[in-house]
Amino acid sequence: MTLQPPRSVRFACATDENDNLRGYLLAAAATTPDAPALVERAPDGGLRTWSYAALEDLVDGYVDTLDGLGLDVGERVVVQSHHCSSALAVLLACATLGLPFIPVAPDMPDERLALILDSARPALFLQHGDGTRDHLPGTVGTGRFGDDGLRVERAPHTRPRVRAGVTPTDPVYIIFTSGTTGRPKGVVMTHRGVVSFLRGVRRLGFVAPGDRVATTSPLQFDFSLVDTGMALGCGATLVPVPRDELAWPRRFLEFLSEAEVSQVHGVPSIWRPVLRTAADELAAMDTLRRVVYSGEDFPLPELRRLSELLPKAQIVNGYGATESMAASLTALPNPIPDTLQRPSIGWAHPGAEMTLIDEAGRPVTEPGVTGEIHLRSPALFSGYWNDPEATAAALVPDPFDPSSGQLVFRTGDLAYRGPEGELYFCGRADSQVQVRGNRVELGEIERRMQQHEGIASAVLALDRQAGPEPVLTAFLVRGDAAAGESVTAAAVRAFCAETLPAYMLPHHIHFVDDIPLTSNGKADRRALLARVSH
Ligand code: HFR
Repeated sequence: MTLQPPRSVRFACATDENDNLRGYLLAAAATTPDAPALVERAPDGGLRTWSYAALEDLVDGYVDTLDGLGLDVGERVVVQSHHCSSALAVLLACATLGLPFIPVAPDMPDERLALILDSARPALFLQHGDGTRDHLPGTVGTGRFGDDGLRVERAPHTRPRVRAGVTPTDPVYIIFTSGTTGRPKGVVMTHRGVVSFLRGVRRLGFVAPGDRVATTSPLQFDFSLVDTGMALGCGATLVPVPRDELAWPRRFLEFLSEAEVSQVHGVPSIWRPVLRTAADELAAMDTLRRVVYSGEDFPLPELRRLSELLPKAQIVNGYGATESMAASLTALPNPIPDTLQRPSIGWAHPGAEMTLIDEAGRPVTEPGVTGEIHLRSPALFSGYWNDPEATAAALVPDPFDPSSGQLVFRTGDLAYRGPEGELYFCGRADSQVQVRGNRVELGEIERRMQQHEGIASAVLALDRQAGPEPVLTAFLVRGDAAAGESVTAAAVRAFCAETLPAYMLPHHIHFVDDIPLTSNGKADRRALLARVSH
C-alpha cells in the first residue's frame, strides 16, 4: 500500500501552527477576532477596515482555491500587486499551503520579470485584479485575485504531490534583489526564520495592539513584509499607503491623518518631499508617535529636521538586509544631540548578535575600529535561489569558531563600535549601494551597459556630492570599431531602460578614454568621480 499524502497540506507537519507565517500573523484572529487587522483605501474613495476574522476568511477562501490546484509544497507562486488586503491574503494563503511566494511590483519591467520567471520556474503567476501583465510564458499557470476571490485563468502544470505537509524549515518566500552577476538574486527565507525574527523584534516593544502601522514600501521589498509582520504579529493594524498618495506630500499626510496612523515605516527618501514642501502640516500631525526607517543612511540634516518637526515621536533606525529580514531596530534620541555624528544601529534584535571581523579575519572588539558585520541569527536565509556559490560566500563558517559548523551571515557592511559597544554603520565593503532606498548592485548596471554594441567597458559610480540625492554616474569606454564611434549616451540609457527599473538608470553618462584602477586592480570609482567633480 502506498502512503497517500493528505489532500490538503496545511500545517500538517508543524509542531505549533504559529511556526507557520500564516499561523503567526493570524494568531489574533483567535484571541481578538474583531480587532482591526488592516485599514486601506476603499474602491469608493473612503477607508475600509478588515478585522482579523474577516482577513482570515479572505485567506481561507484563497486557500481553498489554491489547494484545489494540487500543487506540492515548495512550488513557487509569483504574486504581482501593490500592498493591500487581497495581496496580504494571497501571501498568507501561499504560506498556509507551503507554496513559497515571490512578490513583484506591478511596474517591474517585463524583461526583469522574465529573468525572475526563468530562474524561479514558478507554477503560478497571480496578479491583483487591476494588474495588466500579459504575455506570460505558457509554462506558468495564471490567475487574478481581489475582493471577490481568487480566479485561476490558466491551470498550472502539476507534478505528483510528494510532500505531506509544510514544515517550519520550508521556504516561505523568495525575494529577488539586484545581483552582482547581472541577474536578480533570490533570497530564500523559511517560515522558521521569519517567525523567529518577528518574535525577537516583538520583544523590542515598538508595536502595541492599538497601533496603526503605515507601510510604504513596494511588496517586492522585504521592508513591506517586516511592517506587515510587526503589525499583525503584535495584534496591531497595518495601513498600506497607496502609491499615488505617497507621491504627493500633502495627500500622503492627509492619508495618515485620515487613517489615524500612529507610526510610519519607510525608507528615508519618503520624508524628503514632505520636509521640503509640507513641514508645517507634518508638525501639526498629533497622532504620529513613531517613525521607523531602514534601507540606507538617513542624511543627518534631514533626520534632525524630521525629529524637530515631530518632537513627541520616536525615530527608529532599522538596519539589516533581506538575508535576515533585518538585524537591529534602534530608537534614536529625540531631540538628536548636536554632537551626534551618525545614528547608531545599536545591537542586534533579541535572539541575534552582530560581531565585527577585520580584513585579516580577526574579531574586532575595541571601540572605534571598523570591521565587517557578521550576523548570527535564527532568521538567516537558507540560501540564494539556485546559486550555491553566492550562498557559500554569504553564509560562512563562524569565524570565531570555524570548527563548530555554525554558519553566520557575512553582511558586506562595515561598522565600528561606540563606547557602550553599540554599532555604527559606515558603508559597504563592496560596491552594493542604495539609491532612494532601493538596493542597487553597481555591477548589474555595468554589465547591462557593457552589453550595448560599441561599448568596451562601463563603470558606474555613486556620486553623493552631486546634489541632495545620490546620483549614478556612468563612465563608458568606447570600442574602437565603427559601432563605438557612433554610440551615444541617449542610446545607452534607452538600452538600460529596456531591462532595468527606473531607479537603476544612470543619471550621467561620460565617455572616457580609460578606467583608472586601484592598487587591487579594481576600477577606481573615486578617481573617476574626481575627474567630473563639480
Ligand atoms: C540597510 C541591505 C527592512 C525592514 C531591510 C526593516 C528593517 C530592515 C529591512 C532593508 C534593506 N542604515 N544602511 C540603515 N531588509 Br529593520 O534595505 N534590505 S536590503 O537587503 O535591500 O539592503 C543593505 O542596505 C544593508 O546591507 C546596508 O548596506 C543597507 N542598509 N539598513 C540601513 C542600511 C544604513 N539603517
